[in-house]
Amino acid sequence: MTSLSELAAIVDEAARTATAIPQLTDSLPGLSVQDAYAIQAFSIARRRARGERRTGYKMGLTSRAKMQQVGVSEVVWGRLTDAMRLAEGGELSRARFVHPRAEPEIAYLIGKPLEGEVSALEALNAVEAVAPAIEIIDSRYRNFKFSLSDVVADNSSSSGFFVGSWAPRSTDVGNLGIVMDVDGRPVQIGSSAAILGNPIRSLISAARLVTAAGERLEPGDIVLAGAATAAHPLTPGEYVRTSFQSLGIVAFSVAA
Ligand code: 0L1
Ligand code: MG
Repeated sequence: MTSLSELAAIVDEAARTATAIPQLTDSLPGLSVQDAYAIQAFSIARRRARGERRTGYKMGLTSRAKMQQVGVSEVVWGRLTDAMRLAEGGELSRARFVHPRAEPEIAYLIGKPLEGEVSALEALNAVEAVAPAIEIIDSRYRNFKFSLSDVVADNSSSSGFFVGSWAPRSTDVGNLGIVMDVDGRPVQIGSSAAILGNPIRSLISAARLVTAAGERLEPGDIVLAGAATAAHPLTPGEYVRTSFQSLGIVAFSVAA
């Protein structure tokens, strides 16, 4: 029988080499979500052993539309490392990914430790700053097809992220208009309210779920709150620019 750390090596190697793999549940249909989080933790430990540093967390499936798409009613989470951060305004190399997609998100910078069950006020008080962001999701599974356990084991599809300029934590990010355009053509339009009604709810969930896994949100962590729109599949040559009402712009080019 394949161990959880051996399964972690499979997803880690797929991410490292940008190679599509079959779903883990094809051969292990009973793989639980709990074991999938253990696989995720083992795979991130492999990255840390290669020198990558902890940078924070990503929340996923935070909109009703995405929950329905995967057939679940609970958000998922993953871990961010410094190697996943891409330079805002810079280039994303398409060749480093299997089938990358971009989605507009709100980023929180944590200023004080945050753990367990917290209120919206407690969560806000732990925030140092907020910023517009884009997450690059890239399922390592063939055809971007997976079950809940598969996607959790695969770091909840997280593979990169861009963060724009930080704004004071007092900035209201509860219902901001967001437009993603590609080469000047709008491809996604939405609102930050699509993130669980208000992205602060996503931060509250992050504190609860991360604590349940024996970790906590630490000062300096970045938390990506989840997508405000559907994700846009990336093609070399594209210039992707996302405007967040009153918060700023995040942009990048897609190289081959
Ligand atoms: O960040 C997300 O909401 C993605 C979570 C995993 C599902 C997907 O890859 O679309
Ligand atoms: Mg996302």
